[in-house]
Amino acid sequence: MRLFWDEKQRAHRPAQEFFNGALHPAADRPERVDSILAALGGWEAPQERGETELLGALRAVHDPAYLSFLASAHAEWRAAGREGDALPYAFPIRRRPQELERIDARLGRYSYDTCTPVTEGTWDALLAGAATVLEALDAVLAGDHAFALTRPPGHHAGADYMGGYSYLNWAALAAVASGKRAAVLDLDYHHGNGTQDVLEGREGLSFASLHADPRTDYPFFWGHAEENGGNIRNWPLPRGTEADAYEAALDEACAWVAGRSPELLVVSFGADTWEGDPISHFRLKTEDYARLGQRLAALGLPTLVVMEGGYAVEALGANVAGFLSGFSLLHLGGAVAGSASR
Ligand code: OKP
Ligand code: ZN
Repeated sequence: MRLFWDEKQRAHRPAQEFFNGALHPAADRPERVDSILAALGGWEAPQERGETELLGALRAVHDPAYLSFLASAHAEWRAAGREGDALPYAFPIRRRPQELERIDARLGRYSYDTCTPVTEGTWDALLAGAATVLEALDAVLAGDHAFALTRPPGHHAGADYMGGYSYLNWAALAAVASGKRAAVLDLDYHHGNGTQDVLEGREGLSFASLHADPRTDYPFFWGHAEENGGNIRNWPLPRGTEADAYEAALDEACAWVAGRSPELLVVSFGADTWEGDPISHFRLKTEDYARLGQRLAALGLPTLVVMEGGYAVEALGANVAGFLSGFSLLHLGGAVAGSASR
């Protein structure tokens, strides 16, 4: 299992998000990565890739106009005389004009919530995230398994929208760029609506997700039990779900994935299913994560894991390391390079 991380991803530093009628400190803090970096050893930085190469790969997933919006949104916000992060607050209902100039309108046009600010360093961090994913994908295509430590998360971002702390969809980028028959299995607490939207109906690609029931939990408008068919399968689970029920659903999801006969598995891994997560309501314990990793390893597929959510900053390292060690008998503790290959 090779591990990839680019320090430039720290440049995305949202200050606040707005929900439940108030501003709160942003849950996706750069410090989220620290305990993960400390818990594992043998990290590799991706090679430098030019913006042209990165944009070329990203255009297979994202609308070019959305990508230019992301690249310039914070500068436009500042040019409009605003301070701090660009946070959307006005959204077009369906069928209203979408092609507007003003940054306020563009923020609403390209997002669906008020939890996803564009900060001064967001675009640079996103390019570094794309480089990290592509490097990890190369490692998998060359015969290893790989973990791309991506931050911010990506699974809520669609072809032309940001939301849920997500701007670019890492799992979809890997699946599409691989050129393989690929399945994305999303194990974050929240439904991966962006990945589902991007992959739905795409030849050779599949999407399966275990997540909190959207009747009670974000992102509300996607991931319901009826949303199954074709290349999409969803397992909404109630708040309070513990390891037994989670693993039973995971077994079903793994069987479905195997039935799609993929050549590549992409895992959207979120550690916000942990019992102590500050914004989520499942009850997985740290010792449960190794068994989840083992179940995925049993699929016997070349596997790329990308990082999604998980907001209990201190516990993240143990939970991520537990998952990856269950997958690959990776050496833990930071002293030993995580180089056990499959
Ligand atoms: C991103 B990921 C907090 C308000 C909801 C959005 C959650 C985004 C989660 N109660 N904020 O899937 O971990
Ligand atoms: Zn989540």
